[in-house]
Amino acid sequence: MTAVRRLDQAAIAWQRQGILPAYAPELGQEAAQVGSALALDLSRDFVFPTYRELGVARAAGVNMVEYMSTHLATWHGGLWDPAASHVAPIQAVVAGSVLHAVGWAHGQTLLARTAGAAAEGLAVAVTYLGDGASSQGDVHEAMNFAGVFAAPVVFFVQNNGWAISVPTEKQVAGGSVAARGAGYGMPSLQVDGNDAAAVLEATRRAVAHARAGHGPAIVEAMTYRRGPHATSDDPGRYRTLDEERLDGGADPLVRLRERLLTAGIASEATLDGLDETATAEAEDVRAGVLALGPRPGAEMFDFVFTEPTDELQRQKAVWREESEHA
Ligand SMILES: Cc1ncc(C[n+]2csc(CCOP(=O)(O)OP(=O)(O)O)c2C)c(N)n1
Repeated sequence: MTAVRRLDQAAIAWQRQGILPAYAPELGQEAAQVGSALALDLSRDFVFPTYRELGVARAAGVNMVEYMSTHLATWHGGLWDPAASHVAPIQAVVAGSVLHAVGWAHGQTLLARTAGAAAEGLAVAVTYLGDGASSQGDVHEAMNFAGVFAAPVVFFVQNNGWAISVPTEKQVAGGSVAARGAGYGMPSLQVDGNDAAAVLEATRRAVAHARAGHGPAIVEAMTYRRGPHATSDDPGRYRTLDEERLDGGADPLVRLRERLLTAGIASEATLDGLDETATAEAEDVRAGVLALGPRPGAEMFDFVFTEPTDELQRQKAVWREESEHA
């Protein structure tokens, strides 16, 4: 979580320095992200993230230079290998990853039906979405499909209080996203998203439920997005700094630190050492990002389908004629 906090802060600085064109910070959501990712078995489960899941990707072992390449816009889907890491590319379309996850999860059910279910149960998809995304029609279709077909998928909702400038209460009429679970026939757990251990436990339970073939589950982690929605956002236009301080709740990192110290699991010196390691890691990632360089523009046509369509080839020819990069 310390490494995630550092990288997240560093990425904002890189955007201000002109290294990254844009970035979506996650300050305050580290416990929700790291806690949930640690509940998975990534030799078989699969993560479907949004644009804000740096912490999930870091905890899942994704190379952070490769991860940042998406924010650099040097490579639209990120340079990491989803098949090897079991982490799908970042999804900028709100709720897009929810549909992908349900499709993948249903595939696991069909696979188990033909190949026979593994003794250790089903592989589980975990999809990340925000409270804002839960207003999308796609989410309702995805949840309904998952409920009806008992797809092994966990809908991990990070309710960070805001969808850009719109507060949760202006779009979730039933009080919480978790409350919707009953209507789709799936259990839902609401958890303190600032408490990494609680998030880990809740996600483990949801994953175990799906793995055992009981169908989907919702985990709603109550967090708070402490900074702007993205580096182009100015939260001062829709909330005050005082409100931010009041509503933010306990800092997940401070809470974990206190817990580890109180339980005698780690010493001050060990935890301070983690801070230093995290700072060095962020510096390494920065150097790696700067060394990436541009990608050949033609790749945007070449890597869409294994066999390109006629229309795509026509677009590529037009692009070649018009582009200086050809
Ligand atoms: C289909 C679609 N509609 C609108 C947008 C613009 N947009 C980007 S983020 C966002 C709000 C998402 O809020 P939430 O799901 O709560 O996630 P958060 O950003 O707070 O983590 C919107 C409307 C988009 N990217 N995709």
